[in-house]
Amino acid sequence: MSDSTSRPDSSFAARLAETASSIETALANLLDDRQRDHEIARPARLLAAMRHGALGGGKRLRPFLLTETARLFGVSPAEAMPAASAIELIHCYSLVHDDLPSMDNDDLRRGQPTVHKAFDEATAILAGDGLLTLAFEVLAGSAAKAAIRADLVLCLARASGLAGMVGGQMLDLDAEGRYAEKAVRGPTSPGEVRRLQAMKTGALLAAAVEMGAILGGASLGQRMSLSTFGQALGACFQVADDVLDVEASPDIMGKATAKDADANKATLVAAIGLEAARAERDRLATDAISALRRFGPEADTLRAAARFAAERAN
Ligand code: GRG
Repeated sequence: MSDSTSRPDSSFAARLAETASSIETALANLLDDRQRDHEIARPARLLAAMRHGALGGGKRLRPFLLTETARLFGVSPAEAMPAASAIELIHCYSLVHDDLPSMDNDDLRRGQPTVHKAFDEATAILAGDGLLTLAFEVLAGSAAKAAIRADLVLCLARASGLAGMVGGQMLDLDAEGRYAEKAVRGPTSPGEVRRLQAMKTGALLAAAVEMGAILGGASLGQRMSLSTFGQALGACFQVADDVLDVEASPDIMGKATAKDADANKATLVAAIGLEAARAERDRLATDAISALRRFGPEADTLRAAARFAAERAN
């Protein structure tokens, strides 16, 4: 994975850290205990659970992708912040719900007890719901022009819902054999795994890039190239996750690993084997970088993000 036009990855790491710090501040402000004018009350337990699910951890990769894509078009990180916060809130909600006993039943997330462990299951469900709805409140209330706001809301809703992340999660549960024995429904084919992963994980990562393009007023051609980039990066990120589940330690991941095979998960490693999955991950990173051909060195940070998606350790 090398690209002759790329800057050293230290600039990527610095930009990622910068975004992570700004997002932490923005989310902490949104979730502080100050009651807003339009609100009757901020229930303390719910607010604490939402803060637990959203603050103090995470790579903040989706806000980073959004901010860096918007930056290509001269949009400042400050202008991109409401949309970047919204997509991270959606991501955090999905993790809170994904960890629930009825879903993945995880005790640890980002090195901390999961929300249902730190609080209780009903509170965790409501905290996820609260983060999801806050995302759209933030996006709809942002200062962007009305047409851009509407486009952003549409993009985020599509990526998050029925034919995006939520739909992908449903296909994932089905592929585990929860609703029909694997023996009856048959093994999940590589094509089915790729489709469910494109929905479950890829759609939101691709939406981060697309929302940056919307904020920047990208042309149709630019938007198509960026969409190809986002989809390849999203797929690469998920295959890397499948590989890490086999290869990484829980300490580094901040969550349990080696769970996929035991849980009968439909992963690309299970479908095509570890070596082929590694090769697909690297090919997807190369495809993502190739999709940025029309952009100059200003897109180097996005190129580095594609390499990071493939090479990440957690
Ligand atoms: C429950 C509606 C609902 C959806 C869940 C996102 C998701 C769908 C499930 C997560 C399952 C999972 C671990 C997928 C692997 C890829 C992934 C999304 C990893 C977590 O994202 P990171 O690595 O997390 O960006 P951090 O903690 O860095 O924010």
